[in-house]
Amino acid sequence: MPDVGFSYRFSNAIVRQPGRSVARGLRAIDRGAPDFERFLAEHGEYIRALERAGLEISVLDPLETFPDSVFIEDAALCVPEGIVMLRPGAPSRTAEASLLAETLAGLGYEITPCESGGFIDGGDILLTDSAILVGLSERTDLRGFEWLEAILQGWGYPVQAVHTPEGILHFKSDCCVLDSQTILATDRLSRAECFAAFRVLTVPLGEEAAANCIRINDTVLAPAGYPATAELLAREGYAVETVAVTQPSLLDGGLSCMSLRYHSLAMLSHKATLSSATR
Ligand code: CIR
Repeated sequence: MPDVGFSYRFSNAIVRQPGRSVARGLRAIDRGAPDFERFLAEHGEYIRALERAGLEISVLDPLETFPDSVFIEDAALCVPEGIVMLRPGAPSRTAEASLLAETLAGLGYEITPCESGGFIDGGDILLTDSAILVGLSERTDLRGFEWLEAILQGWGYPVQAVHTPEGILHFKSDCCVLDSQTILATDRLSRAECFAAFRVLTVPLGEEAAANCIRINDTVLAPAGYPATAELLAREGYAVETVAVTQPSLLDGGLSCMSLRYHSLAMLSHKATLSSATR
């Protein structure tokens, strides 16, 4: 595994602008279509919060043919070895990944193509400092998991398949990393006992959507509107900044799924290690 803090120390993020088609994005329950202008404004605030947390942001153009493509995290996984392309499990999203791969390769990123006939969404992959947990879900199947597992194990990562309780879209809808030892999770997920090796802070009942935070360097970005969770995090000593996600949440999206985060130095030093090992 890379160094302590690998799961939350980042220097860069890649985001994709929402297109007007975002109004037609997938949703488990229809609570109305998101408003494009409001979505764009919240997305802009999200980018500014990532910048304040220390990230340099690359903004990709909207993809109108893919209403959910603003949720870029589902199509790729960033690790120091490079960017692994995934295969989103929703039929309307599967082809998103190949377009993203072309764009990222064109920008000079090291890409590992997806060669699985199965499905795997980035929203189901939790990077921690000690292991990579992958939630099997409605979007991630065993075939997709086994393909990713082989790649990541080849790079030396311990990988563990875990169960995503029914009714939860993605594993990470209900949890996030707060530091090397600590996970924030909903009560329903922490009861699934997949976090035995961690200290778990449980999101107060009624604030389940607040489990989808992102720790970035010294800041924890939390969705706005969940005061008990913000208070819990502050009490535990985390520097919390809240970001409104009213429009993404109409499409079951949250903070983690709107960016691909990585550390450019980790990628570079990893390449240096590889090249000196092959010299
Ligand atoms: C979808 O159903 O695919 C999108 N409407 C939401 C994806 C959210 N992604 C995530 O939580 N990783």
